Amino acid sequence: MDDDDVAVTLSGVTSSVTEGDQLVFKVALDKPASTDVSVTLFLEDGTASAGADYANLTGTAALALTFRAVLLETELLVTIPTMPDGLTEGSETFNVKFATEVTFDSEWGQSGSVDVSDQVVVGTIFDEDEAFLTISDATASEGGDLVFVLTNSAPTDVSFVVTCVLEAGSATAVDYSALTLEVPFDALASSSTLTVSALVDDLAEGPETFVVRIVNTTLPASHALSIPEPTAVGSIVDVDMQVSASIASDTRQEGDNFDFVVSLNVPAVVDITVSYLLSPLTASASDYSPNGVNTVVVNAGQTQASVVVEAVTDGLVEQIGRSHV
Ligand SMILES: [Ca+2]
Ligand SMILES: [Ca+2]
Ligand SMILES: [Ca+2]
Ligand SMILES: [Ca+2]
Repeated sequence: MDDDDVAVTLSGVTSSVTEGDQLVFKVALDKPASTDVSVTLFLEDGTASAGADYANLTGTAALALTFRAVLLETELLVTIPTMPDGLTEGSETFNVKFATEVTFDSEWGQSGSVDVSDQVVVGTIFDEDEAFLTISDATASEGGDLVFVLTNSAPTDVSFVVTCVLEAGSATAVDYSALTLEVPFDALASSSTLTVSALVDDLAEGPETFVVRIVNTTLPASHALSIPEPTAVGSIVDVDMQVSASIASDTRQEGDNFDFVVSLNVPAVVDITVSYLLSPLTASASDYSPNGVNTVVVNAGQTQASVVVEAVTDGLVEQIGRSHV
């Protein structure tokens, strides 16, 4: 390069912006040229992609610059819009380079060229998106599945896994089970599910609850992720809730004691008080004792209790009333 040669440099004016803003690059000559000098840039994808993360200007006049000698131009700017995309992704980059060597005519009418192939400026796009991960409550009957829906407000450009734990409430580990507590999120996915089975136990116990807690994700730290409320409630509906009682007939000799067996269809987790009424058929109230409304308790975990009635005479048939506690 002799004194007449033109030095050409490429630099960033605003080479790092948040997505949606504009990047600005500058091409400069060290001195005005004697004839027009044409320069063409090109944009090379890195982690950022043309058309998705920044404007695809390839083949457009925006990248073809001409320094007009008559105006003594020595600086030209190129503006490259970046694009918001709603994706949580971390910072992305692309390269700005010269498409070809730069040619010019010297003051003496001789053509020259400048090798600019080693000049590269990196454009950086900062991500403006932040993923908010939430988890819904779920309900199922014993024998069914609770399906917890995890939702990501701003899907990610990479797949990741969310790890949950189950915390006992009134329901404990004997009441539920999960094949896995690792919830996969595909890239671009806005939701995924965690399935927990509600176990059958033949116990009448009422509704029970437990907690699902998000404890970890494998999303890279470069990606902004918030989990403002990491827990959800799982509710198990008891299918054994309908406790019903029945009583068996009994026949005794006079002077003997009747032993009516009161049975529950399922054992309960609490004591069940059953009220019953002795009412006369062929026997009169004076034939047995006691009479009137009485109660008997079937203990928690048990299914039977006895009602003992003294047979003053024969022919007693009972009727039964029920109550649940
Ligand atoms: Ca992007
Ligand atoms: Ca983004
Ligand atoms: Ca249970
Ligand atoms: Ca049950």
